[in-house]
Amino acid sequence: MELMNQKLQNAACSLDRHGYCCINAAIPHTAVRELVGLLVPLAKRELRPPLRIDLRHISSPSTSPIYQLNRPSEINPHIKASAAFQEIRNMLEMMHLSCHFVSDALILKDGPHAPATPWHQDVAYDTGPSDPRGGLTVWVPLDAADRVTGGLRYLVDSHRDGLVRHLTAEATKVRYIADDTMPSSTVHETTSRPGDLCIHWRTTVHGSAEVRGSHSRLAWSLGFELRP
Ligand SMILES: O=C(O)CCC(=O)C(=O)O
Repeated sequence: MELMNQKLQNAACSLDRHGYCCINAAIPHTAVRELVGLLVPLAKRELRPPLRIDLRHISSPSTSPIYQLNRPSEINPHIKASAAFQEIRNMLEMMHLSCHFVSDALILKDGPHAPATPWHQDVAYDTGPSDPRGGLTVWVPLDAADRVTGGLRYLVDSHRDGLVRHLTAEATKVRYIADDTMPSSTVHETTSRPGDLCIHWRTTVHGSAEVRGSHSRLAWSLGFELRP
């Protein structure tokens, strides 16, 4: 318990300072297993092929698309009752982040060679007035994710400068920051595995690495709005 408190304090500091944090072994094994049991069958059933996000025209040439399923927790209400979901909420509270859950998505990168998720801010997808920090995203890997298997990558300190200009890919409505308007800062490539969490402000510029082998990488992304 002490160790977890310390981890969460460090995570809150990193989030405040750099715009993101990663917490390893944040969710206990039993809760991860329950989550995998809920999300993997849903991904298998729903993801191929209806919500195919073809990024091939804005990313490096690749042979596989990325698939996204919006609002899985509305399709299966057990997801919100899961121990992992409760753990995530408790952790946000312990980090003194007063917020409420808004929506979620399942993202599958299916190798070989699924493209990089382009640099973007989640706030570019939000509508309506929001906190200047733009709320929070909690990203939950359900497979190991690193620079070869589609790990999340962050532009350090990028939450400070507000909304950057985004372009929209016509066919898919995917929003992305073009190379020539990309803010300059250090890139941090994360390495994570099931049980870990990455948390970022919705103003933090981020993307994810391409999949270089024939792996598939599933992640669950949860959006939270800050309470005034
Ligand atoms: O999983 C990915 O490739 C990207 C996830 C992402 O951008 C997000 O959850 O905000």
